[in-house]
Amino acid sequence: MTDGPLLIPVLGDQLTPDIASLRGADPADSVVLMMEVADETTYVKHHKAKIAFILSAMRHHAERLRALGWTVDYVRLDDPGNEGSFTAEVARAVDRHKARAIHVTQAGEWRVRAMLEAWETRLGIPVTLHEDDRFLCSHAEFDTWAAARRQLRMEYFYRDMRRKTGLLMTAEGEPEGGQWNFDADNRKPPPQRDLLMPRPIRFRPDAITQDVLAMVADRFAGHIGSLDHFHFAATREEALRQQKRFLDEALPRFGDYQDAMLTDEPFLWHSILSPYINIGLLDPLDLCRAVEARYRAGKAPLNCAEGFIRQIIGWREYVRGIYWHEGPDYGRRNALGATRDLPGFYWSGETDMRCLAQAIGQTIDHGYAHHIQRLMITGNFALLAGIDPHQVHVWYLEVYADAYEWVELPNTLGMALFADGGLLGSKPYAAGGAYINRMSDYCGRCRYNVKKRVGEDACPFNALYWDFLARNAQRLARNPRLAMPYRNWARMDEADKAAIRDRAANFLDNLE
Ligand code: FAD
Ligand code: DLZ
Ligand code: SF4
Repeated sequence: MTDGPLLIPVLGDQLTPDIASLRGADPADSVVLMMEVADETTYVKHHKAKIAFILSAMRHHAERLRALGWTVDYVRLDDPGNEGSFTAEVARAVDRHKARAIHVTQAGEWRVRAMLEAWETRLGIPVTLHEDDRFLCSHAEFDTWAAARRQLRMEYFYRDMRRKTGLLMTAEGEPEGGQWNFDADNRKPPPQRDLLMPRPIRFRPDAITQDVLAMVADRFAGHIGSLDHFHFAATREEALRQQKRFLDEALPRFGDYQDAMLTDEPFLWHSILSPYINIGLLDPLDLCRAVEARYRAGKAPLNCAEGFIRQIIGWREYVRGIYWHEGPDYGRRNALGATRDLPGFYWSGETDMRCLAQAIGQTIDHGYAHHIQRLMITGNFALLAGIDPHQVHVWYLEVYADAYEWVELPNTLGMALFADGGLLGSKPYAAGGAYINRMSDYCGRCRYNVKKRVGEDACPFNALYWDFLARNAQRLARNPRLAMPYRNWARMDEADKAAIRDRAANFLDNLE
């Protein structure tokens, strides 16, 4: 063993100064290693803005760690000698610094976890893996929770997280307002266009970000997405400013319009905080406490505060639990046997279905779409059309600035595509045009007629919806939550059914 320093690799989504591997380490006896590596930028072809955001945040984080007294060895993507992978760069750094041992926080996905776990054998020095404790629920706790249940449901997990954190609980241990969940109040259709609608802060790129933007434009020209609208925060201070903007301006109506969609309004009352939470610039529990404080101060209604807190301590923790609990093969599930290729318009936004053109167009522009667009527009279409879940998963992982496999995969494969056969959610989120028409203003200006099921001008979502149910009847007809639509399908006369299925087949045959 050498008497060199401890080497502490900090990965791109570990930008938290007191992350487990740094906590307790001695800055005088450690070297922090941060690596921009080609493999991570291309294992899927991430959106240009996603790459720029992550690399810029990494470069700013290195500065922050240096200011805190750490020695940071930072390898840039275009440094000569950069070998392009975490393992090769860690090996070079071990040599460079004659490191005696490695401490690293466990990676956020199976692919990278396998790399970290091979380092000790490969590099011949001791490697300590620290559990990533920036989450409320540890792997062991989730496994224990899951083992005690026949069926996993987010709602019960969420209640346990409320009890555990005390968020929105009364002194008597009851949920605030006498109810755990105010979702029924959170499905308002979109309001009239509102000049006071909040806007996320557009952060002006500083010199570090400008360098990164130029490099990304040059090196990743073939990746999806535009850099023209780049607006992301690059530091914790900036991310905190966006958090405050959300708390002040959007939270009071977050719940009401959580599911609404408006033409050319990508952000509405959403927080646009997921990129910062997932990368480590914001702390999820601090954020939830700040939301609760707004409620207690009378500045946000309960349905908004509860709805927001549920997304973070409920959904976010729950999908992470499922990802690790189900193991590395989860991504290969395809319970509905869907095999169709992802249509080309997912990459260009060029389709005459206005809802899809809007959701995909803003994704290309901003690397962002809100939850209902991801679930009920792009996700719903892929579900109804029977698109191969793996291709859909790769698309979501590439195009969103907040996408990491632990959170993206269960949302895509489980929630949107039902490809895990009902493990994550109790029924497929399948819907026809009527739902989209109720929750958006897209249909009015669409070339298709949302009220029609058949005919060349009929909204494709309608025929696809019924065709989806008919096609999957063997697998889904016994699901009690689908009893009503299956009854309605059974009641339709045979000629109508045949016409609907013809329209769907025709449409799918002509999908490029
Ligand atoms: P808000 O609407 O303001 O919600 C607040 C926060 O709650 C979010 O910032 C996020 O941290 C959390 N949250 C809300 N819903 C979920 C959820 N279902 N799962 C996990 N966290 C949630 N979220 C990601 O962070 N990364 C992804 O890669 C991702 N992929 C998705 C793919 C599909 C098919 C679907 C249906 C959802 C996906 N989500 C993903 C969840 C959700 O759409 C985003 O978290 C949300 O749109 C981020 O925008 P926001 O910060 O404005 O969220
Ligand atoms: C997503 C990403 C990208 C695009 N680039 C890098 C990088 O160059 N260096 C790095 O440390 N991390 C990057 N990341 C994030 C990693 O892929 C992320 O840390 C892993 O997904 C962890 O599981
Ligand atoms: Fe989408 Fe159909 Fe509405 Fe057009 S009519 S916007 S395709 S739901």
